[in-house]
Amino acid sequence: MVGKFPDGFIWGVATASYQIEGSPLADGAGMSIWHTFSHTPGNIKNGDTGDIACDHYKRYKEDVELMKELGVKGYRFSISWPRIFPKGSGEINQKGLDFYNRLIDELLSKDIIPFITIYHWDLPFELQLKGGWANRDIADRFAEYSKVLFENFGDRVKHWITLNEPWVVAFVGHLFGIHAPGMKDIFVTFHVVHNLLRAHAKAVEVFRNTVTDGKIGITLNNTAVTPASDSPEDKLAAETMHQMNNYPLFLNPIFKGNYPDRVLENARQFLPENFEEDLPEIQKSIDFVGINYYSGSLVKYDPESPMMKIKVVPRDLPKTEMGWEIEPEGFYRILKGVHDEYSPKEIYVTENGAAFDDTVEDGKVHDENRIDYLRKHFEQALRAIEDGVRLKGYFVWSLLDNFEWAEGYSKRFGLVYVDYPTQGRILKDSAKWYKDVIKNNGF
Ligand code: IFM
Repeated sequence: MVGKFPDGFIWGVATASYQIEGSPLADGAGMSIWHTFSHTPGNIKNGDTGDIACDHYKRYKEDVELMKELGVKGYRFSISWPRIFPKGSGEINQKGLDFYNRLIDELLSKDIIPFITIYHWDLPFELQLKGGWANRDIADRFAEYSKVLFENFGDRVKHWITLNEPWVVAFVGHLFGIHAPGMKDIFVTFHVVHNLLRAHAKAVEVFRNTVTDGKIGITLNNTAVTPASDSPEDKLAAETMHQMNNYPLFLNPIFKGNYPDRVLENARQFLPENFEEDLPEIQKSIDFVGINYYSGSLVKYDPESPMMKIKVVPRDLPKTEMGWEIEPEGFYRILKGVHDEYSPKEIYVTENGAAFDDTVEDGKVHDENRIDYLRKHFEQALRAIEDGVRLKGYFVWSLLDNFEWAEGYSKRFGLVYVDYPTQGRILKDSAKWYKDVIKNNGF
């Protein structure tokens, strides 16, 4: 045993609706932008779609049983907006609510605390037709949708996350064109950033009037950024990337009511006209910050690179199957950075984990590499706690191998191996190891 976590620490696992559920159009659900995007030839590796995924929509009981077997204390999952509002707004689909009611009750019956993510990327297609996140009205649609969730589940669910990784929604979906809706426009991207923040704030406001005994926060993706040298140019490049890609882009408006200086310097012209007028409404107290962390990057100033004049320099570090550099120490810097700069009441690690090229041998998956990855990250989380960070829980990504967006099923992040043709589940060695960590509240 190297480290013990504080009593009451919530060890959990995380998933997202489109990545595991399958049956995307069942029981009256509408299409999401991930349904249309993945069904458009050329967008996803091997032409994969979320049509079946892990078949969790039908096998949720079995999957909750797996969680029970692991002893997890918390489960972070997301709601599919078009299951609740097939057309994005207007008429509610009761059968969609029923599915999540069954899931929540199943979790509670096994003493697993549900953490709901309201939006993990499956926007109703009907809303995309009206401009999606680029349309200012989306903030009100999101607030209406959130209200229905709070009213229907808020009696039993006390932990809520408005948005998962809004940076990815904005940039990967609207600038790089890799995720739905597959756009490449820098102006749209920053309008989307701004509208995501407005939507988040409106949902928080509704929450305060609806669920009086719960907690609400937002989940942000982060890459630990290190300057390639001590030169002022490289340091500024690293700081620019940090502010543009990591928690400051969203936490500055939420906690301080303004965009960070490097963002304004580089992107003010892309934000909506009079964006400043919305900032007072966006600055709203939240109960916790959710941190997702996977890897780090070395960054240098590069006058040839467009816009931010930044280049990522590959390092000779171990990598995961995603090609992401493994840098556990960077995780500490991210956690400590959030704590020092914004002092949130609580922080949760809402995602951390790794894809590796898992193989089944005699019905077993010996994923030592994943155990090593997790152990090193747990150590850094504990170090952060010892240094005063109010970290209250940790959700490993992911319970199951699943649909890894543009990578389809080619990347396996699960603690549990999914044999897609049979939908069989196999606990990887990392799952058995994690079970012990949870039991001992440490490693
Ligand atoms: O699978 C994704 C998840 O949906 C969001 N965070 C990163 C994970 C791994 O890429």
